[in-house]
Amino acid sequence: MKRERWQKNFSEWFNDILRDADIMDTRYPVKGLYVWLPYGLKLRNHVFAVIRQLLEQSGHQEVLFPLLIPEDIFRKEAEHIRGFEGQVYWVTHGGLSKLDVKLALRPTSETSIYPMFALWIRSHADLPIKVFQVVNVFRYETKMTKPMIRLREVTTFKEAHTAHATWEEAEAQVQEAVKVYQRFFDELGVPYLITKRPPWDTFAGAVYSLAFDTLAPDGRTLQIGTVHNLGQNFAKVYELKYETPDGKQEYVYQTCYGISERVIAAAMMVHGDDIGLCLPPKVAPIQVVVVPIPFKGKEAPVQQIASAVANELTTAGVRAHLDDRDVRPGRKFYHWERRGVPLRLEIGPEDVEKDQVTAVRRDTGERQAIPRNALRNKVRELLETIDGDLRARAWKSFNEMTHEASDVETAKGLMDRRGGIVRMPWCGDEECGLELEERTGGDILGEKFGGEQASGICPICSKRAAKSVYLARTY
Ligand code: P5A
Ligand code: ZN
Repeated sequence: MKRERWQKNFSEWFNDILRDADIMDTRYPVKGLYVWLPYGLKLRNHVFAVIRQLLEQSGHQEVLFPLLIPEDIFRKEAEHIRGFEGQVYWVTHGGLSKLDVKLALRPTSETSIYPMFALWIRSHADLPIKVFQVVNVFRYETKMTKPMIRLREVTTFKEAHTAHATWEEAEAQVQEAVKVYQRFFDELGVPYLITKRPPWDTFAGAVYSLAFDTLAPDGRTLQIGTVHNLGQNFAKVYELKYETPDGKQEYVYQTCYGISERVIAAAMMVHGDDIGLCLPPKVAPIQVVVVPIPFKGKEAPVQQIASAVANELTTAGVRAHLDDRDVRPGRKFYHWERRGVPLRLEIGPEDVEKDQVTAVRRDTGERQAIPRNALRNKVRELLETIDGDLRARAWKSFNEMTHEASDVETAKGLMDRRGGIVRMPWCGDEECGLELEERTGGDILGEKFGGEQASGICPICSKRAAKSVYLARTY
């Protein structure tokens, strides 16, 4: 597959595909807000069905909280408000009257959910609580806004919130959350690096933050999810107490973790090419498109079989679409290729004669004949193969874009020339970290989640390196 424009002009590629593939209309007259189009919305719903299922399977319950948060409640956790203050939209009026208490449009829902947790939690028997919601949140982002990636209205914010009796249980929950997200990104075939963020990049109000980063085609990283251990920080200000079995009052321990439609952008870009999208079969709105190729005098049987093939697949639970528009087949091919449909089935006179269909893979362009009586099994098998191959290929390029460096110049050079992620030794001191960021022009993603053997010396202070640190130019 050709990937010149995809790589060199990634932003343009992305914006064009949003329009051409009917994903989004980006002309809405408010900055940072966009319109989901039918095909894009279907894609979004399939992607979020995957995470919903994974969360439900691991004991999370879906809830739905209000959008508005009273100012006094919102301001209670000092770090949290310091982190979000500059990003909050405020509702100040109801009709013509000024509100007594301003209302924040949630930028995230800790301060909306936890006061209610305080009402729900009485004793240790009420714990753990594991809930999630999929909602819109508003953030007045000041960096350049970008459809799906940096929004002012995040339309699809999946946030999970938990409360536990002990620190150990909260730690175990962090591990579970990481596993859920790993499975989710694996389903999408989106590669990732999991790091523990440095203190200066920790979520406002958290004890520590973990983040998943993937790579855009231009070599910049994109944070596609975070998991936070909140300790008792919020519990103490929102009075989240429970009675222990021996009658004492204790504060709960909490975690939260979130993803947004940014993961859809990630899936679109890691698998795409110059032709357009190449969607993972699991989330593709249309998995198989059936295109009749009629020849003079043979129109009827071709149309008939094409329609039977599409019906057979639909009945078997495959998302199949028959494209019987009065348009040249070549145009149809391009139309569906650009929209990322993983598999095309062509039915021409020769196929009719031989009682077969011709399958063409979107990812490789490979053609093969499938006997009509093996249709269902073979299509399923091909979709599985495409799914696995997409994932493997994405991981391969991701790994190829992860480099090693032991000094500032090499690290900077790698990021300048090739982009990607650079691993290097670091003493662990904040001062050295910040200087490393400044001199390489990269951002510290953090140290690898789960720990990693360190070697070498810190390129800033020459002390023995306590850890390896990952750096990248980031979105
Ligand atoms: C975790 C869920 C939180 O807000 N509170 C509840 C925690 N974490 S976060 O890192 O700030 O956001 C989680 C993920 O949401 C995506 N995201 C965005 N996507 C699009 N536009 C935005 N403006 C935006 N802000 C955050 C990121 O993927 C982030 O990791
Ligand atoms: Zn150092």
